[in-house]
Amino acid sequence: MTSRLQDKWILITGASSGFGAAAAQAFAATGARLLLGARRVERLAEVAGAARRAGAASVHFHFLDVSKTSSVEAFAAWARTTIQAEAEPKHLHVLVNNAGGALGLDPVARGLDADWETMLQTNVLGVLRMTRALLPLLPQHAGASILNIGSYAGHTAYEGGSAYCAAKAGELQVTRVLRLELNGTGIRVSSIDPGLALTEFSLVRFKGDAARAEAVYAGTEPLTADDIAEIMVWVAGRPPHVNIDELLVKPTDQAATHKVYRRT
Ligand code: NDP
Ligand code: 8X3
Repeated sequence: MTSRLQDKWILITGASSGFGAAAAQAFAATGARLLLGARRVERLAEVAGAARRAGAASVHFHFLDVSKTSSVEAFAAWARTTIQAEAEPKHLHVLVNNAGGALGLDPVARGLDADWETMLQTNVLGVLRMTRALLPLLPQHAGASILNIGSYAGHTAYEGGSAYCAAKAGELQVTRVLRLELNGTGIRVSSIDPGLALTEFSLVRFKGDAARAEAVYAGTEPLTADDIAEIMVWVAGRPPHVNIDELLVKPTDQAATHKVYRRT
């Protein structure tokens, strides 16, 4: 059976690692066409090569910094030109707003402005900027999707998580606002909100401290990037009249932020 996503254009931000890189492979396997963005272009080249081997109909990548309006606008212009240069369909089918992450786990009393600003810039303003810039490429009819990657942290507070929890709660509200604003256009808007998942997330959060990052996952079985990528493809591949609004996905070992089962 032909996938609903065959030959469709899928744009993924933060495609250089973790969920975004895994999503590139998962969408590639459906025969979709891919537009990939992130700051580490050399990593994007590797992801693109793997996606071509996995069956993508077409793969293109370009530098993207979602924290800068000028970069987002340059990326959107590149995306438009790239889509126009190929055969039908000449529009975007799925926008995956995945780029983001956390910086630090400091209590508010010791928080750093630079970390807070980066988290809000990428996880909230990045989603707003990307959506504003790419909406003109999404068709105003049934079947198109915006998939925003939120977090369990947007649903629950934890110590040290202030700006990240605020940012992901912000992402969830942006998703809800977009669903209202786009009602009637046929464009679906979803938030996929994972819990503990093994990617480069903790390495980035702890600024390269590998031992501290590994300790987050010690003795427990986290989600994998492939788990979330599979869900993205499933959400985007539902029939046009079905919208998966919000999906909270946690590892079985994670009953709550502070209740994670660890094998000794
Ligand atoms: P990774 O660190 O593996 O991936 C993060 C991706 O975001 C990278 O591709 C990175 O690319 C990109 N990125 C970060 N900042 C920017 C920026 N300013 N502009 C463009 N791209 C950027 O972590 P994950 O895959 O886990 O994270 C993906 C998303 O999932 C994030 O939004 C994160 O908050 C969220 N999440 C993660 C969870 C987890 O436990 N892993 C759980 C819940 C949500 P580059 O550095 O090359 O620009
Ligand atoms: C990442 C999940 O719970 O570590 O978004 O904040 S958590």
